[in-house]
Amino acid sequence: MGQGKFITLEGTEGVGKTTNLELIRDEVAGAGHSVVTTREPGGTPLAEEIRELLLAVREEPVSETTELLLMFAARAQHVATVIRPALEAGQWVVCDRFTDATYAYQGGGRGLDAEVIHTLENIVQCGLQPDLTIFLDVSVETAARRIAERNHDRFEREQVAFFERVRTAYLERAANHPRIRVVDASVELDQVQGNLRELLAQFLSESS
Ligand code: Z5A
Repeated sequence: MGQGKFITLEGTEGVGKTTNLELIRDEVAGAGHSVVTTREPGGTPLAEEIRELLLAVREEPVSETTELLLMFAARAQHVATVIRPALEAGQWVVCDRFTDATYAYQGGGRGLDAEVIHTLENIVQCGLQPDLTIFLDVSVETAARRIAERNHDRFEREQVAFFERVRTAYLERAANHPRIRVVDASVELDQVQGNLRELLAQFLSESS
């Protein structure tokens, strides 16, 4: 059996990743593939515990380096015990966020050095990269309106300027990495999902 494909979903907060993950899973499964859906930070019991540490609102300030290392600690566990075994077994993996989020949030948002992120990426992933990344793009104001009613976690409490830097970092990465496809997620959900189906149909036919 051949290696499965690795699809990741990215965006700033509240762009509709969770809403659209199911559609992506159904399209891939409908083409006859066995699919694993997962998320970062998280995706294994240990990595989910690290997620709780990362998202908790706390009085103690979290150093940017601590945040970065915790992201990669969770990822190391997730890659080793979920993502790589599934891909090697021929399953397709659809993951809500992956390392592009680290370049966008810890790199763009927090201002950490991309070279440091790249070094950790090499250690943890040993060359593993998504085959397709879908970046759902919405203005920071629209996304914030969509999640206004929720209790906000430690990241969601950041200021607009932080999310603008994150979005810019994503768009710059998309311009430099052809695997990252930008989808306008500011339009009606039906339209977003129509565009996602089209994109996935093309990817599935290229992958068969
Ligand atoms: N993080 C990081 O810093 N570094 C890393 O390396 C990684 C992550 C991997 C948790 O991620 C935090 O971790 C994240 C970045 C950081 N923090 N932030 N911000 P997360 O993915 O769990 O958190 P999130 O981005 O906040 O996800 P979310 O809140 O679940 O948002 P979403 O999944 O993108 O949106 P949604 O829940 O699907 O949709 C939001 C609402 O909009 C909902 O009511 C929908 O019904 C509605 N919606 C969706 N689409 C539409 C359209 N088209 N029109 C109108 N309304 C819509």
